[in-house]
Amino acid sequence: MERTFVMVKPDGVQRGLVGEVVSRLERKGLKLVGMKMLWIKKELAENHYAEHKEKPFFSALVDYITSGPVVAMVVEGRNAIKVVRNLVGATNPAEAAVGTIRGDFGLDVGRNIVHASDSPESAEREISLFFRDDEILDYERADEPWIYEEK
Ligand code: IDP
Ligand code: MG
Repeated sequence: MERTFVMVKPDGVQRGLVGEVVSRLERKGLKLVGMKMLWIKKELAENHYAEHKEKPFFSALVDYITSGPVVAMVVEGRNAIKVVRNLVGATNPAEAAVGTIRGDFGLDVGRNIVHASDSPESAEREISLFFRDDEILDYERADEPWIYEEK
């Protein structure tokens, strides 16, 4: 099993898409093991997006992600990192495939609704930026035998 970090960004919260995003993850069979609402401060935003520090859109990105509350999640499942990236879709919603979250709900790369970790290394880094160990819960979902043929 793999864990990944997923976040409904401020535009997703403001547009009432929290339930839609969570619902898509749940219906896929992925398990929510951590969840919180928070308002990201500048320092955390700069740290979270450190890899983009030199990009021309960096300061706009920090402004965007700190512009309102977000919903942060830890999501668990087999190949969760790749599976969630596929559910989220391409970075630019205008080009994201129909059926993905970004493809179905967005038009602008600067307002793309949701974040998801892109590798095991970034998943580990991002989970630990947003969650303490005791905020991540270990439990069985009742439908697991109907989602996975083998444990
Ligand atoms: P990702 O979210 O699909 O992993 P990244 O390339 O890691 O995409 O970029 C992080 C975030 O920065 C994007 O989700 C988007 O909000 C923003 N971003 C990326 N490229 C651009 C751009 O060209 N203009 C404005 N914002 C961008
Ligand atoms: Mg990224």
